Amino acid sequence: MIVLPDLPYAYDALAPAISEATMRVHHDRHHARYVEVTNALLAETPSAGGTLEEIVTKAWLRSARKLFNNAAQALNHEFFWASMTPEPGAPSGEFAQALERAFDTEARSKFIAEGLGHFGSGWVWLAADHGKLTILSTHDADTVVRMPGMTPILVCDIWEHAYYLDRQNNRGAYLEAWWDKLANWRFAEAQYEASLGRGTPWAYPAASSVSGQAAAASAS
Ligand code: MN3
Repeated sequence: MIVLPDLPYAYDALAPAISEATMRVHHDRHHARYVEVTNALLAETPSAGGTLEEIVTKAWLRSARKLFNNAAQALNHEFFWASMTPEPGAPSGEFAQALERAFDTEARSKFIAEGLGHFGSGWVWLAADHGKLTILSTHDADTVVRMPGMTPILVCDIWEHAYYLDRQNNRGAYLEAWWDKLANWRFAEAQYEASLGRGTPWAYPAASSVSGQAAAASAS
């Protein structure tokens, strides 16, 4: 059983980069639906259970496509909410140096180009691959969480439902606003530290750690 945690900020906190209307549909309908379908599939196959990270990796390895797609989408969305903040700041310290080492001054342009060049639905990631920062995109529900040696640092959702209400087909404007106004650099730094073995990486919230409406709804 996995839960749908509440957003870590108000629905309108990311406006105007992402509108309240988009956040409501995206969290309360899209993310919620992935959680609902994942739980329905887990009820049929209890041996597929565990933490959501374990569910995703096991489903990938045994090619359980429907479970993988829904579980990975639930995971990717929660990581996406954590990847954004109304108070983004800027990369600093050792992490800023690692960004520069990996991309010189081109991290922003590479990330945006990766998102623009990605055909169809998916996700653009900043990730640590065995300690080295890298930018990549994945198709549909695919996730770096299932890739050995990879730690996700930040992710941007490039499914059309993430930006279509606000920007129609202008994915480039969405990616630029995302990087410039929303990317959560304090979170990225913590994930980078964790990729080096210092501290614990982000994990999908367990049912017991979530309170309030979301937990109540998913328990019913
Ligand atoms: Mn989405």
